[in-house]
Amino acid sequence: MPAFPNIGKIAFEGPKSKNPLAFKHYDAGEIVEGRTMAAHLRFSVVYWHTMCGNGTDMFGWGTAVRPWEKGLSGLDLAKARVPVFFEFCEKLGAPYYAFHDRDVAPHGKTLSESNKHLDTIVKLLKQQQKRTGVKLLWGTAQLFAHPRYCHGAATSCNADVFAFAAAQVKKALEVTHELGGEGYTFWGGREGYSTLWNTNMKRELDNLGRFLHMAVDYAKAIGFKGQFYIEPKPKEPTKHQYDSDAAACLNFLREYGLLKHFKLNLETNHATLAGHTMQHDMQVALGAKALGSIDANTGDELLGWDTDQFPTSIYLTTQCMLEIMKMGGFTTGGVNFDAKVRRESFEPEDLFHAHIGGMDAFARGLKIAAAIRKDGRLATFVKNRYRSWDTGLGREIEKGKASFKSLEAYMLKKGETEANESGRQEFLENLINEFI
Ligand code: XLS
Ligand code: NI
Ligand code: NI
Repeated sequence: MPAFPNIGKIAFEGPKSKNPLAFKHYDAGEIVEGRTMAAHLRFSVVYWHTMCGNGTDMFGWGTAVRPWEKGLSGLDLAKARVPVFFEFCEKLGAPYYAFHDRDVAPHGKTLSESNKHLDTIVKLLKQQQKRTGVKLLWGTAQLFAHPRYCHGAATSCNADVFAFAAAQVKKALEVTHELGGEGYTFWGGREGYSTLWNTNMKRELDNLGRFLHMAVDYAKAIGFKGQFYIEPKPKEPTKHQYDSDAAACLNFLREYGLLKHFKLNLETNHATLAGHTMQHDMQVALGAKALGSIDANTGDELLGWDTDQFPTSIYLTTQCMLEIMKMGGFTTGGVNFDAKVRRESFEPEDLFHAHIGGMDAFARGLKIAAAIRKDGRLATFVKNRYRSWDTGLGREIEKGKASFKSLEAYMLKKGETEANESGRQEFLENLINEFI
């Protein structure tokens, strides 16, 4: 029995369609800059929010109506969710998904019982992947919900907890490999602190470095060739997370000799919580050739926490796609909707509206970014702005042929700099609006 009996395969009907359960802009096979929209965007649905999110918040119970759960719990519930999830991905036409070990399968009383539960579900996931062709973008281990992780996992003060987390990641890597996952993500759920009075920061960071090296070694041992990612987030749940933003993650990876093994999985709402724009963090990652994948969502301008809303701003998606196209497109990464419906949007159908909106917003962002690139005025403006570095003095400096002494001599002779030119911010903002 289908879980969404009144919803069929979501079709592309074009911008004039008034059908809310159709794509207006995402046409998977449409070619943009030489490749299909599907290949540019590599959409991915997350298991945790989509199947496990029930609308609970600090003040209230879950609101979500999920008929397929019909009083089930534990492993039975986990089993019931699998076909529903794949029916959803299939109807939506999303080619990828992502999961944590403990979203797909429940905690057991012991590690080995948890592993057994996971094996049971992984078998079902594998069958469904085969049936639908939906692939695994990345897997991850949930190292933050269970009370044992209250002081952190790899950064815990308790060495046993480090060991448990290692065992959990080992298993999560095995199943990610088994399912053909193209990546594996570390989000430092509780890797941070609530107070420095009880914290040895250096020791915790050294241990996190050790932990990630063990993961790299184990991936090699089992032949897992997927891309490792770190997902930055500045706060929540802890007041300071060690992987606070793209720059902090890159510094950490460099310091511990991990940069060649990791890229970043950037999430919009995390970048904004860090006081940056998504575009900023993407450029930081791009500069280090470490932009891997994105968790596509958005925060609320007026709320200071990780609201994980579906992205609908065309400015945001245009900026994201401009950066992704600048790097030549995703390789292992994708547009992963780490986003959830509001607790007021409690019907199953809302899951479709949310994802359709996000996919259409990204499709528009893709088309707009392609148009901006084709037009060329933006790129030409920026190139021209830096032209003093292309010849003469600028070129000498960039070639490493200048020193303070030579520059002083140059300036003493010249007396004053060439005149500056306007940055033309407003002109450029208007230019972007021509396309939106
Ligand atoms: C939480 C994170 C999390 C990661 C995966 O804020 O976004 O969902 O993406 O652990
Ligand atoms: Ni998040
Ligand atoms: Ni995320």
